[in-house]
Amino acid sequence: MIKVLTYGTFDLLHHGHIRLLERSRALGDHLTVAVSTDQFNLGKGKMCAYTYEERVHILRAIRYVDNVIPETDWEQKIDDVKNHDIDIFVIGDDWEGEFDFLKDYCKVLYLPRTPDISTTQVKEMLSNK
Ligand code: C2G
Repeated sequence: MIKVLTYGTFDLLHHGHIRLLERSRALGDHLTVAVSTDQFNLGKGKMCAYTYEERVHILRAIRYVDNVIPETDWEQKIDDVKNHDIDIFVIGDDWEGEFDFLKDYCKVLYLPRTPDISTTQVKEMLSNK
């Protein structure tokens, strides 16, 4: 069984997120998503529209997602890869190179982001209505 792992906030879920999850899942047989907690997001300078619990609930409903775990700090990735027997770490290429240290533990892939969509754009679109 090829196990895949990715991380993210996934606030105001949009098709860019779904395409990332779809492509990630297609790399193997099982996809774990580590969802940034509200506390961790503060560190990323992100104020989410949806709470951590709501974002977890939404992700669990997605056919491409097999497991959801919390992302609470930047230092957990190596342990997550080991503890969940991960074969492939994947994330959007806005993070290109940032997680190459994981190559000692698993395959590392950066997938092209979906153009012209982001949570920030969705928020701006809604606030301009
Ligand atoms: N994404 C994408 N295309 C977009 C928007 C997002 O492919 N138009 C991808 C991102 O590259 C990321 C995932 O969707 O792989 C989730 O995006 P965010 O919720 O913005 O996650 P981020 O804040 O990048 O968190 O430790 C890593 C961080 O937690 C990643």
